This record gives sequence, C-alpha cells and structure tokens, in this order.
Amino acid sequence: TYVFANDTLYFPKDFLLGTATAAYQIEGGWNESGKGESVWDWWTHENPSLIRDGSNGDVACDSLHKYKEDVQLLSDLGVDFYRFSISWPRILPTGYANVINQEGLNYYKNLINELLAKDIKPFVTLYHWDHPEIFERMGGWTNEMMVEWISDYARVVFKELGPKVKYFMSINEPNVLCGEGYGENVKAPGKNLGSPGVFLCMHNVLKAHAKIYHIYDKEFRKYQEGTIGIVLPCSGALPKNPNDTAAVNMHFQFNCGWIAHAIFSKTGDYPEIMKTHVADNSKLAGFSKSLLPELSSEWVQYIKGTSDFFGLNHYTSKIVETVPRMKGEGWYDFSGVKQSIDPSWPKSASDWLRVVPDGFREIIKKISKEYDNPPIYVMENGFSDKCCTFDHLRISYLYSYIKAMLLAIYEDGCNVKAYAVWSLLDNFEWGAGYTERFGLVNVNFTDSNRTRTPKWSTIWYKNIIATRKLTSIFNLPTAISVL
Ligand code: GBH
Repeated sequence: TYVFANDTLYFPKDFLLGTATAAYQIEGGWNESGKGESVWDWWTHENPSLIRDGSNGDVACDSLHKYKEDVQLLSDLGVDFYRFSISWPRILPTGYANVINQEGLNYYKNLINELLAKDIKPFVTLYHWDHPEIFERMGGWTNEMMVEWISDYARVVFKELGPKVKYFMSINEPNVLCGEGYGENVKAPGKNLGSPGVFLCMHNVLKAHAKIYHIYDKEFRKYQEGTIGIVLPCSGALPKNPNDTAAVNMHFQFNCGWIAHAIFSKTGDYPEIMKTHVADNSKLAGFSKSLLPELSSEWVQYIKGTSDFFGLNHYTSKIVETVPRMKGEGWYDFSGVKQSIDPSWPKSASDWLRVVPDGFREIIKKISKEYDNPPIYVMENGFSDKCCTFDHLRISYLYSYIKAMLLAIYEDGCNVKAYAVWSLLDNFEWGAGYTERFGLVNVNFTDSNRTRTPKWSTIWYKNIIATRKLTSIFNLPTAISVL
C-alpha cells in the first residue's frame, strides 16, 4: 500500500530524485578556460534581436566559476542526482578531437568530484544543442559528417569522465533542435530550412545517437559499468473528440515516436504511419520522393535497441484532432493533426506551457505500452514564472505532475525510475532570454555576483526528497523543520 492518510503518496524504493540544467544555459565563461565558440555563442552574438531581451549566455549563471555553490545548493536540497550537460567546444576547442583542452576538462572533473563528495550522482548529457560553430559552417546537422565528429567527441568524454559517471545521455531533444534550429529560426543555428531540413537533421541526429551508444557499449561499458540513453521530449495529447484516438496516436508518432520507434520498438525504423503519411503528403506537394529519408536495413538494425532507458522530457499537453490534409508546409503539418489548447488550463510564463497533469500520466502510459515497459527516466519537468521567491504556482505544478507520475507507476504499472525538476537555477531560457524562470533557485542576473536565493519550491522539494513522500499540501511547519 503506497497511499497513506491524507492522500499522501510514497515514492518507490530506489526511486531517484534530482534536478537538471544545461551547459549553455548556466555556465557562462563563453570564451574562458580555453573554450572554442559554440553555435549558440555565434548565433546570439549575431542575432540579439531574436532573443526576447536581447541577451545571451556569455555569463548566464556564471556556473563556470560558481559550480561549488551550485553543488552546495544541490546538497542542501538532498538530491540523489544532478543532470548537467557538457559543452563540446569547452573540451574540444577546435571541435575535432585533435586538441583536448585540459582546463575545460578539469572544470567537469572538478564538478563531478564535488558532486561525488556530497554523494550526488552525476547524470551527464553529452549534447544539449551547443556544438562547435566550426561544424555549423560546414552544414551542422545537415552534414552527415556530424555523426563522425560527435562520435569522436563522445569517445573523449567517455574516456576522460566515464570512470566516475554511471549515467550518460547522448542527445537532448532531437526534434526541438532540428525543428526550431534547422526548420525555423527560433533556436541556433536558425537555418530556416523548412521541413526537408528538419527531416534531414533528424536523420543524422538519430544515426549519431546510435553511433554514440555503440561506442559506449563496445569500448567502455565493460570497464565503466554505466548506462546510456537518449532524451526525447514527448508532449501529452488529449483527443478533442473522445473517439479520435487516431489523432492521439498520430501526434505521438510525429512528436516522440519519430525517434523512439527506431530505437525502442521491436521492428525499428521510423513509425510506419509516419512513413506513409509523409510519403503521401510529399507526393501531393509535388515531390517525387518522400521528404522523410529512408533508413537502410543496416541502419535500422544498427539503431534498434540503442538506449538503456527512455529519457523523457515532459512539460505540457495539447488537444488534438484529425483534420483533412493540411496546407501548411511545416513538418508537423504532414501529420494531419491539428493541435489546440483548452483555455481553462492554468498558464505559466511561457506561451507554450499550460498545466495539464493528466497528460503526463497518459504519455507515460503510452510510452510504456508502445515499447514494452522500458525504464523511464524523467529528465525534465518544470514550470516557468516571471519572478519571485514565493513560487506557489511552481509548487502546485510540481505537486500535480509528480502525483500523476506516481499514479502511472502504481495504478498503471509503468516503470518510471527517476525524476528531475527543470531546473536547479533560473537560467538562459533560449529565445526567451532571462524573461522566463524555471529555477527552484532564484538567480539575480543584474548582480555581477549572480547571487542565488532558494525559492519556496526548494523548501518544498527538499521536504519531498527527505521524506520520500508526496504531501498534498505545502506543509509549512514540516518544511521549516527540515530546512
Ligand atoms: C526543454 O525543452 C529544454 O530541454 C530546456 O533546455 C529548456 O530550458 C526547457 O525545455 C524549458 O523550455 O509551442 O511552438 O512555442 C522543452 C521543449 C520548449 C519545445 C518550447 C517547444 C516551444 C514550442 N519545448 N518549445 S511552441
């Protein structure tokens, strides 16, 4: 019995609780420690007008210098793990593996040592979108050579950091990177290539992930005994018309299944429904071939099974309905699904983020059903606001989403093993600059010291972690007593 009085749920034994960040969003020191230029450095410097407040990640939270303070905050929270990402050009300033920058490497070694000293497991993302700018000038993810370049980088990371890291993630959110960075002009490198560019980018990213996995599996796993997986963003989908389960499935396959099917399904390859839909719609648009590139059977076999866990990033849901063929040319228009929201869903500071905890439970169930109950690591879940230390809306969001996750575990038998709040710190929120805040800890970006102040959600989450149970109310006396 996992429920006890007053609607309180316990976490399963061995469940891991943590928080997450990404290099470009927190580190700063963009040209320090011998670091090379990343595509995000270049893009924000070239296009300040594309960032809502004209800002960039040059200094961000200054975690390059303040990582000890960050680890102290994590230790105060009592987390089991900390998910962070490595800046590729900080370790390999030329991009290639010909020059290894010891100073950059030492930053991550020190961070990892500091975490381990406080009994916090490092969860390391190899790539959270900030590849060396030099490779972008050669086409970035539209160039299949990226598969080789990122593999060389991954090998350096495994060799240098792997002895002390048991959890690796290859690539964060391929479809956000490819959709917003290559299809549109919303994230670096802002290539604006439309759907053909997105399909091509995804094709190369998927191959890169598989190669990274095989390198770890063949060359390092035996000695390092860790796990490695990919992190996919799966938004929830609730049908507009209850009978329209086709729309829910189509949304899932286009959003999440695109990469997940190739890796986690028994048959591998892109989802069948996606292949036929994109082929039909490409033909209608006058193309002689489908815009979705083909994976050869060798690649299908090579990619299948290349993730030890399902890394899930989840924030929000959409209402979906099946519609006649869309006229639009965005990649999502190929799905024949129209997305909308329910205006009654509570808002956050981000246009795209509404509070829909039921959608979280549904997506966990869908992933579990589609891929035969894989271990799921929730690697990001969180809520944005504009400011303030008394962040009761964040607390109620986290409460309702964690509850939905625990019900998916207990009521639906899903195999969720870990959960990370996005984010430890307020940070550089990509195109939104510093205007939307996701942190458990407030960062003062006008203060050169980047002073950190825990918000109320820190106190709340600390209490959850310490007691291993989810209490339905923000119990002030309890919270204060554990502070
Ligand atoms: C995560 O992606 C990132 O991994 C993380 O770095 C980031 O800080 C965090 O989210 C918060 O944003 O409805 O067309 O406006 C989340 C992925 C972000 C993808 C918002 C879609 C806008 C879509 N989503 N984005 S739209």
